[in-house]
Amino acid sequence: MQIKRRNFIKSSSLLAGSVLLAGKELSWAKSLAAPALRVRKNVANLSPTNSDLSLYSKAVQVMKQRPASDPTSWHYQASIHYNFCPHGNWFFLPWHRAYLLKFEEICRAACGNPAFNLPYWDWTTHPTIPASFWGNGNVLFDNTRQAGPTTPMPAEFVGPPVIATILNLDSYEDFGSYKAVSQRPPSGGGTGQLEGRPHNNVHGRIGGNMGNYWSPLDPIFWLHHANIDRLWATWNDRGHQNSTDVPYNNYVFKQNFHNINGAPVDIVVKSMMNERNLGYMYDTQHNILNIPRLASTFNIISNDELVSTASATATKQAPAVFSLAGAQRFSNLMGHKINKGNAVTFDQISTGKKEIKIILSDIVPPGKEDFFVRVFVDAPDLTVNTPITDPHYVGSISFFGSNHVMKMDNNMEPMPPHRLKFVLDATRNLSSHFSVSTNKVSDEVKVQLIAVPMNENSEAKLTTGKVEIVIAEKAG
Ligand SMILES: [Cu+2]
Repeated sequence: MQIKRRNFIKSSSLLAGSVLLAGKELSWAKSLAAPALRVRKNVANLSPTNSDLSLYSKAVQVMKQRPASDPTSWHYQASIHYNFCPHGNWFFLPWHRAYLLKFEEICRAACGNPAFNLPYWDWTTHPTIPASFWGNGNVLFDNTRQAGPTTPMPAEFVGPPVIATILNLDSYEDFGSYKAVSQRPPSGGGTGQLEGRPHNNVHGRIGGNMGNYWSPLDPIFWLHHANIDRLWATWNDRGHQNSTDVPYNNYVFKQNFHNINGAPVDIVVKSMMNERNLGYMYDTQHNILNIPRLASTFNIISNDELVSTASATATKQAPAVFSLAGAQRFSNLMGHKINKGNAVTFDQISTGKKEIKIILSDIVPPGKEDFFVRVFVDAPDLTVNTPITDPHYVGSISFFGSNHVMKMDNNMEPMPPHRLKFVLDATRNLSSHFSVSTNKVSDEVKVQLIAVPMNENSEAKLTTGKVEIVIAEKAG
């Protein structure tokens, strides 16, 4: 190979040769300056012996033997999540990144091998919990799980088209959950796509400890969150920008985490924004980059008229139905408010110039989370069995920890669970529904929610107070 390269340079022009050499020198200089990045690996490729997987097992065993009062113990590490974890707001991603980093350091010390890196579980390519996490007496097993060794995480939440859609979101908030002033409610916010779809559903689908705020007691938790973190890193690699909001970036997670000696540490949000600056990356971070990138930012430009604030309850027997303002007004709205004197048609939406989003908000957190909700528009005879291949299907939402009663210490009155908000993309559904070219218009848009139980006994009941259809336009 060396000789071929040399021949190539000789037979090329002098200029081409020197460019090649300069490029090589640059990359050498770079690798000398920066220490090698640690690589978090796909658990599916790890052997049960002599790998990060066996080191993890060793670390879990050691940590489980430590007294619960020791901040580096298994139980204490889980209690950090119970006491501080942010959900349904934009502190979700950086908080969990910091949580994994400090945990990973404690694992390195516990297993006695500084080369250890936390593996991740890619539920998109391997939808069942890895075989190495099963079996009585196995420290990686959690006997509270409701999912079994062959229960797949549903494609509806973790399948390639869902992940592709999420990786193509441009807004940091759509991707990583919405703006809030503090990590725990009442703080504003709302659940974005990555958190609300794969993240929440994997928690709920596994159930048991994984289904509540003590989820880190199940050793699969850490690999689940490493995959969430990997998708964030991938989203950045695809050119999407994290929020530059100053109060957000300067927000400090005060003494939420501990170092390997058990001492509490502060971590500022802005230090969590780039995984390579933190010294690590993922082995397949680049392998999922070939999903075509859809361009640019979307700004919501109008949601006039298309709001329903009537409250409705979705159950497994009957959908919640929200009737929104007529299509004619919708059509006028687009011509009038979006682009005066130069009417925008739905054909333009279908070619990707605009997006239609459905925002579900003022959702009462469900008491039990053993169900999820499918969202449709104008589906005739909608039932719990209507498949997601139905053309009226918009998307699915799932809940995790949403009914967690906030109580930072025993002297505090518990705060009630906050109302939830989800954003779904309905461009495909509504652009064809309203096609100007075929003249198919109806008088109103019905947004329908149907509750889908995960098991027979589920009550599956969700009350939503507000539904909006908004038009979002690409900026720039
Ligand atoms: Cu989680």
